[in-house]
Amino acid sequence: MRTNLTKIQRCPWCGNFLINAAIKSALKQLNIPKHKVVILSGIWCASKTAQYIDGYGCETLHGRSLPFATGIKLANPDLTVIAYGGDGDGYGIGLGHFLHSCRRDINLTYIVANNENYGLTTGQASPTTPLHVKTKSTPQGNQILPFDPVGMAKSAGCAYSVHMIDKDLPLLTQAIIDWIQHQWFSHIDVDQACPSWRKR
Ligand SMILES: Cc1ncc(C[n+]2csc(CCOP(=O)(O)OP(=O)(O)O)c2C)c(N)n1
Ligand code: SF4
Ligand SMILES: [Mg+2]
Repeated sequence: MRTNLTKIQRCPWCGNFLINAAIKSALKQLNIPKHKVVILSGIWCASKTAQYIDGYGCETLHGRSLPFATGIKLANPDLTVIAYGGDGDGYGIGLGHFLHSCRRDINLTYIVANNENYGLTTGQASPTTPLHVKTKSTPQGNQILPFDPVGMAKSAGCAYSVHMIDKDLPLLTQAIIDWIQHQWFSHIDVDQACPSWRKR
C-alpha cells in the first residue's frame, strides 16, 4: 500500500472504488494480517489497486500481474496472493498469462475490473467491448465480437470462475472470501462502472 498519496487518482463514481472496498472487507473478515497479503496489478485505472490495499503490493507491467503473482506464490506458499487488473490488461495484452494460469491452477485469486474499455488511454475498445458500441477507436460502432471471460477461463481449466457486478458489494465481498479460500486458481470478472468512458 502507498501511504504518501496526496490526491485521488481515479474519477468520481469509478467502480474500482467498490471492488477495492470489497477486497478490503474480505481480507478483514478472513482475518488475514497485512504482512500475509500481496496484491499484484498491471497498469492503470484498475491496477492502481496495488496502492490502495493494506499489505505488500506492486504495480507490475501491463498484462503481467499473473507471472509476478505466480512466482511470489511458488516462493511463498503461505501468502495470500491476489492479482488485479483491467480487461485490457488481462484479456488483451495479458491473455496468454490468464489462460496458462487457468491451466496451471496455482492457488491465486485473479480479479478483473471489466469496464469494457481501455480507461486510462481514454476509452478505446477492449476485448470485452460489446458489438456496435461506439468508442474512441470504434467511432462507427464496434464490429468485433467480444469474448466471454468466464467461459474462456472454464474452457482453459479454471473451475472457479464467476462473473459479478461492482454494485452488489455484499455478494462481491462474499465471492472474494470464497475464492480466496479455494486452494486453486480462481477468477472473478467484475462488471465495473466507468462513468467517464463507458456509459451504460
Ligand atoms: C506494454 C504496454 N502497452 C501499452 C501500454 C499503454 N496502456 C496503458 S493502460 C492501457 C490499457 C488499460 O486498459 P485496461 O487494462 O482495461 O485498464 P483500465 O484503465 O480500463 O482500468 C494501455 C494500452 C502500456 N502502458 N504498456
Ligand atoms: S477512466 Fe473509468 S476506469 Fe478509469 S478512473 Fe475514470 S471511471 Fe475509473
Ligand atoms: Mg478496462
